[in-house]
Amino acid sequence: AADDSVVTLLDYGAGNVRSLRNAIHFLGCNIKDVQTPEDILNAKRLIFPGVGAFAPAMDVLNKKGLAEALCAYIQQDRPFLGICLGLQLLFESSEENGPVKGLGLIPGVVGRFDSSNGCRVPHIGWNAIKLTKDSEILDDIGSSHVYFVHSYCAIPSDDNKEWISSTCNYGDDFIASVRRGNVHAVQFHPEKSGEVGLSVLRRFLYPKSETTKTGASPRNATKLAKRVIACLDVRTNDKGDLIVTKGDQYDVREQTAENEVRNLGKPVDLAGQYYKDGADEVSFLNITGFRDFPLGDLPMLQVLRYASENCFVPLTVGGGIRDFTDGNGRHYSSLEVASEYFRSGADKISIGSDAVYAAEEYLKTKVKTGKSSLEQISRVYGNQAVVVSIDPRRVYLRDPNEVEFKSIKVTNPGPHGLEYAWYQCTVNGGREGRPIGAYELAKAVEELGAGEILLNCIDCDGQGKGFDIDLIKLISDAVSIPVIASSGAGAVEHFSEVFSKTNASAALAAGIFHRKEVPIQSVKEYLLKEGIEVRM
Ligand code: 1PR
Repeated sequence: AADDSVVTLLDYGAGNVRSLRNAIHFLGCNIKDVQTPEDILNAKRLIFPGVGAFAPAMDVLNKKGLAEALCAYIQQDRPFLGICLGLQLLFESSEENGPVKGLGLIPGVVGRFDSSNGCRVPHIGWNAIKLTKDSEILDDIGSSHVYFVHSYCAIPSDDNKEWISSTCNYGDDFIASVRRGNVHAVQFHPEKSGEVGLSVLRRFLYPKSETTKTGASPRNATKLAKRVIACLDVRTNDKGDLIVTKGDQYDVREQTAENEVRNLGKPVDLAGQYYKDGADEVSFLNITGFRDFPLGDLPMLQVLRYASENCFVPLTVGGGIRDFTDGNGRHYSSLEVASEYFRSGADKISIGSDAVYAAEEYLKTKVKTGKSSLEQISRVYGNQAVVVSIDPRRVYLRDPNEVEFKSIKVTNPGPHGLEYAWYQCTVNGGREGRPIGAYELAKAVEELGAGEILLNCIDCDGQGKGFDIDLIKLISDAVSIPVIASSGAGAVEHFSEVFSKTNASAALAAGIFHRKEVPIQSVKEYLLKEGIEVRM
């Protein structure tokens, strides 16, 4: 039986496969990595998690002779599970930087989502799927949501319909999973889809085992769910311990004689707790990353490694992603920093200060150099893996034409009845204001390759009075990538307000969750009651 617990993994080293490894271990299996084509041919059970872009993945498979072995293995109807790009590569070709030829086992093309029909691209988040035939590994899913993150998808057609086991709708219908005999592939990420995702993996790993149906009965596919994200601002305190802290308008020190850094708990414990409580995602922000180089700050990498062992939802990490030269003159590129974060279990990285400099430069020169951290990381890992974190501060104006930046009439006038404001971007944890507005920054970083925006607001941070609706509306209407609303949540009503009044795709909160004022589950129940789709 020992042999039955070994699953062969085809990891060609292009991104975060740590979470999948963790999920496989969590379910009691051991992993054998594919080194040669023979390893594929000798596998009892093979999992192929595609990561990165279509063309480089095909290149690696062809160069190492793995493509041929994969085709043979699948044609022999042996147990196979493809994930995400691991589904797409089975098709004839992809339009991603192409056309590029795929493995050609399933008729059809992989195309890009059309953002002109009002859907934000990348498709990031939780959707329910519609089962179209018995799919065995999906038997527990029912109406549960599963996690997707992709800009390209395989399109259903008459030629491939016998393969399709479920579809999902995001503007148009696309293929959520395929199945023929023992061959399965899913577009979503079971290793990031919480309990339901683990049950998909379990059914693949232990096909004969009796599993209980956990999901509710199937229903038609629904809309993309709004996400609720828990955020951990992490730094070392004055004693040198890594802690979760929380600021008031970014000031994280207690108003006491000692003036110590506010301590709200341990990062790994809290992340595990929020996963259990139903967070759709967990973000870690290394808030002193602008001065402490993250690769010198190994505890943060350690936090990610441990957190990803027990959190089977997406993890984002930010802070200190930039080029860096250490005291010995050794140069580290931002790409190396990001790669280390991905290897340690991050699904997305988030760039703050460095994205502001890149956007300023781009707006000045109108030239995309391809050299900024944002451009480099999104080229290698895909834009769905790159978040830009914006830290704006409201600046009131008497006259909207006083500044060259986009200004708006605010709902609540500021001091002296000033009715207009612009949102000035800052760097270094809010310490320095820059000559660029949040609106200009958001549009520029979208063009430079950001896949999502984390929109904070220094004025609202830690105040518990609600999100800055004016700001979130302004930015979520300006871009077609998803926007995460952040800063100011103090009650369940604030979440429904931000989702009903703006086009935000997700809402993030920190203080209310850390202080246990409002459980994540209550937020979700309230949203559901208000008719807003969420993952329960
Ligand atoms: O500039 O690339 O090194 O990234 C630094 C990252 O650290 C940025 O994402 C920046 O937002 C973050 N950061 C820096 N300083 C602070 C600070 O608080 N002193 N935290 C900080 C940002 C804001 C949110 C917070 C929400 C929700 N924290 O993440 O969690 O405002 O809070 P609330 O629900 O309690 O209101 P780089």
